[in-house]
Amino acid sequence: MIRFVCLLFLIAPLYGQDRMQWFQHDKFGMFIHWGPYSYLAGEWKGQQIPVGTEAEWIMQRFNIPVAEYREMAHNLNPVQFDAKAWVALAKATGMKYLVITAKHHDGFAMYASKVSKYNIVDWTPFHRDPLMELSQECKKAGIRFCVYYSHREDWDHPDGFGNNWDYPRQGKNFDRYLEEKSKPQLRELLTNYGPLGLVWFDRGMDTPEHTRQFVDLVRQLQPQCLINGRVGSYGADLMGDYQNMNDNGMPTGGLQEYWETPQTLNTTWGFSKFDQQWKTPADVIHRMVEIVSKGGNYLLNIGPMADGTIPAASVATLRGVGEWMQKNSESIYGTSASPLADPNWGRITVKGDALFLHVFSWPADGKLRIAGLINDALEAHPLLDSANRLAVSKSYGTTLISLPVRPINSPDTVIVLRVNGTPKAEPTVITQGSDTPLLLDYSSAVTSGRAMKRFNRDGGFHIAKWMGPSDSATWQVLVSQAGQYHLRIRYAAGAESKGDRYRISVGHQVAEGQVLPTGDGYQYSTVDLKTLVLKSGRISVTIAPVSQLGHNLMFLHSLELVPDGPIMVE
Ligand code: FHN
Repeated sequence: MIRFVCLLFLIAPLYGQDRMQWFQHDKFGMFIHWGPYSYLAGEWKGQQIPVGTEAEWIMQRFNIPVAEYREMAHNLNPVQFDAKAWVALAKATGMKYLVITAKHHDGFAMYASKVSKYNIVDWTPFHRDPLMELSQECKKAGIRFCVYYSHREDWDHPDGFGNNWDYPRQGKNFDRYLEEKSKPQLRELLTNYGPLGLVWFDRGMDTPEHTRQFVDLVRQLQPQCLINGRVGSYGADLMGDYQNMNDNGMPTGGLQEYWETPQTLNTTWGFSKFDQQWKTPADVIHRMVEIVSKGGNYLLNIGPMADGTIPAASVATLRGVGEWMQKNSESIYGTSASPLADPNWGRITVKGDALFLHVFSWPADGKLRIAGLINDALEAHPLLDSANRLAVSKSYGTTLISLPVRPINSPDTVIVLRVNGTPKAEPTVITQGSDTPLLLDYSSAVTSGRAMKRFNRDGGFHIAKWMGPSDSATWQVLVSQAGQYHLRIRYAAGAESKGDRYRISVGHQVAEGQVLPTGDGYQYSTVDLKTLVLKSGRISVTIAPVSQLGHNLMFLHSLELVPDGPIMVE
């Protein structure tokens, strides 16, 4: 028995990794927001949802009474819905997974639910189950079928979260909603639609206890199914398998965890007849490459109309993306983040010993410059013209490639650069402006041991998961002027970290501090630690816990070296 438990303990993390493999490889998914709000299309009794805001929130924005919204929902009749065509569009665009709203915040189920008659099969003249049809078509097409489920927010159920215009907040029994509707519906989705790639929860639970119930249900019924980070509270540690950036969020890079960013094609998730602010294929391709170059996944939304038609502008954009993907997807699937700083001509993705150089703007002098690459270049060619070997040279640490006269595949020509071994970058050196402190944050840190650069789930980033002296973060800093500097630390910490000691070495000098809890969530506060006298020149700065801890030391936002007086930068 003990052996068995030990074995489980050993393989558990591996199992989690294994579960993530497809997600890490596939990179690009289709998000679909579709429900009774699509019928309203951004308008209720002459009032309009302004362009730039979310049309699927119409029930809440205009406080539509449940009885009236329910009446309206009888009109949903998507006679043009064609699961095969939707899945074919996702596939032709290069998308590898599809996530559809099984139930959004309005509480209406877009599938055959026995839990509540308020679903597309029982409540509308359509009487078909679109999720069943989509799951079957996805299976045939090799696309992973996934569901979005609004587990906390439900404006239809008297005890659900969010509807305080029909159901006053006082007197709600949230657990009753969870037991009567949310968990039973999730159980249906996990039971009736074959293996799900992932469940995409939204507007997470407020407590870890409630979050745990949803995580456990998914693990129990489909252990391989992924859970997105929004299953839990935004201000608390991750309880799902991966992080979601904020809606339409574009992170600055450097994260050491799995993540995905959900983004819109215009400015709303659900269909709005008013919103014509469509992204072009070039916008989408550049965003995708940007996200993938930083190690993330791109979940791109479409908002079909109530009759099941996908807006023509969305189809046109996706077709444009698909044309590019058909030729260039090798530079997207299975790649990982670039270790190099963002170049001004485009972005870089990496696979094995290959760098894919995505050239968005063609250099006027025909020379592509790659700064900070340690490896030696072996050869370079356009992805679409492998016989065309391009001249490569290196000068003062910058790798130079002579490009063909003009781009081969606008809006992103990919050049393959093979190097000796896994691409590695020179460490970033933090330099100093005339009146700014030296800021040492996650973006330029090199972590070791268990210390990780993470999204803080509130829109910011920090370093966490350090539990012992070998879990550290290090920065390279160029001090321009000798003098006195105040060392400051900015972090958030929970009660369990109270009194934990950390050590910071700044060149040969050492400062120590003790963690003071900062309250719930990620409320960073700044502490002045010590005044140091620094010589000019390059130094390294390292922070780590002093001893072994049974928990995370802190959520480190940054260290600062603040000059005592003005600096003369040469
Ligand atoms: O409130 C929702 C919104 O309607 C939409 O579903 C997005 C998609 O990421 N999520 C929520 C807001 O973050």
